[in-house]
Amino acid sequence: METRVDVELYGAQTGNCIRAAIALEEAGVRYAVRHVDLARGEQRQASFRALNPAGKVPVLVDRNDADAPLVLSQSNAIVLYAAEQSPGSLLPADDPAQRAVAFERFFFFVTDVIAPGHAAFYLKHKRMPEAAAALESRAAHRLAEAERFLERSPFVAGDRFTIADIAAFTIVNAMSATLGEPVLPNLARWLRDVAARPAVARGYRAFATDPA
Ligand SMILES: N[C@@H](CCC(=O)N[C@@H](CS)C(=O)NCC(=O)O)C(=O)O
Repeated sequence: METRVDVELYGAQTGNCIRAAIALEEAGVRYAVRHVDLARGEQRQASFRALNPAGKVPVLVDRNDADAPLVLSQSNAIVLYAAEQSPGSLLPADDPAQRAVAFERFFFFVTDVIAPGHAAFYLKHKRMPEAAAALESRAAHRLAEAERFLERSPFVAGDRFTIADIAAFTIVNAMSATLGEPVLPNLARWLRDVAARPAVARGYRAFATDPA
């Protein structure tokens, strides 16, 4: 008999969705993938808007409490949800200082790198190449600052893998062509190590439609 999965992740093969899937994988949350075809506009259909009126992926649905299912949008809220499902797995539970640094680095990547990176993508799409290039360059400069996080640590917030590494992974991976290994050797080494984690590899492929 098939076991029921109470958590579903709606999404597509995009950085935001992959980040959410990696967090669920790393926290050991069992979930079912629900593909949303963005090219066909499924995110704008009424059935999907009933989950997220903004018409955006990812969306997580947790039916563990049958009376009050949790419907969560925002990839980074899903990352924090995953961390809470498995205390200690993605945020140090026993060291308040390390935990605070994990939050600091998490928000560094979310607000200082991912946000301008996404805004640049939007401006490119709107055919505003100069404005897009300015934001891309800002995101790249901020990202280069992360090189120092890795000078003496294997992970971006210290000696443990945390939510900060998950926030960093998708954007560093997307920008890796412009990073340049000799210029940012620590980030290049970290990217290889994180990509090799089995849970990260599974999350990365969660929405891939072609076989691995
Ligand atoms: N801040 C949101 C952004 C969500 C978002 O922009 N999702 C994109 C895919 S990465 C989307 O659904 N695009 C489809 C559309 O806008 O029609 C998050 O982190 O989840």
